[in-house]
Amino acid sequence: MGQLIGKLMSICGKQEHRVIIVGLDNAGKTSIPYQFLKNEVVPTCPTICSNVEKIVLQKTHFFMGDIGGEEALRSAWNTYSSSAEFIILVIDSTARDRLLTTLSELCKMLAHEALDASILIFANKQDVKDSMTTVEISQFLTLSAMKDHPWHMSHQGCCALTGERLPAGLQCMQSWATVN
Ligand SMILES: Nc1nc2c(ncn2[C@@H]2O[C@H](COP(=O)(O)OP(=O)(O)OP(=O)(O)O)[C@@H](O)[C@H]2O)c(=O)[nH]1
Ligand SMILES: [Mg+2]
Repeated sequence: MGQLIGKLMSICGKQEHRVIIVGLDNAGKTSIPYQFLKNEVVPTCPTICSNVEKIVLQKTHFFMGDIGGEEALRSAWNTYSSSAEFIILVIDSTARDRLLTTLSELCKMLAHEALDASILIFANKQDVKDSMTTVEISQFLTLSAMKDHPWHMSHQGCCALTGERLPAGLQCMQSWATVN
């Protein structure tokens, strides 16, 4: 459904795409769109509902909705992700003990029939010493078994504080948007 809406919009000359940003609380979800918009660190506080920002890359407009990651808010992932063309899953690479929870939430989301989105995974907080590598994260989440949705995770991960390697993720979404 999400991709169909995207196609209809592009036929009408509009390159507008709905993106939903999910991930556990404190992963860095809110920091990422602010980096895209302002190229700087913006102080954040836990998101209690959702924020929407418009990010423009050349002629492609991404409407990015970021949902708070607290446990009580995670049920909203399915509601929002079923109408999204792209999902950005943000992982706190320092939170080894929370990776199982991320896996469980990811599985719930993937099991949802209405999900028709490509998935971009940001292994965030790579600036922190001893953070998990992208290989560890990818293996734990069994990403290679995710066959029903196009997905991408940069091998180097990213840092929302400096913006490092975030543009490559945005370009990946733009290439998906162009293909679709
Ligand atoms: N060291 C480091 N800290 C980061 C990075 N990205 C975000 N943070 C910090 O992590 C904390 C949480 O960031 P948020 O963007 O608010 O996290 P969130 O995922 O939106 O959290 P919720 O809204 O509670 O779900 C903030 O103090 C950020 O400054 C990063 O790449 N490296
Ligand atoms: Mg937030």
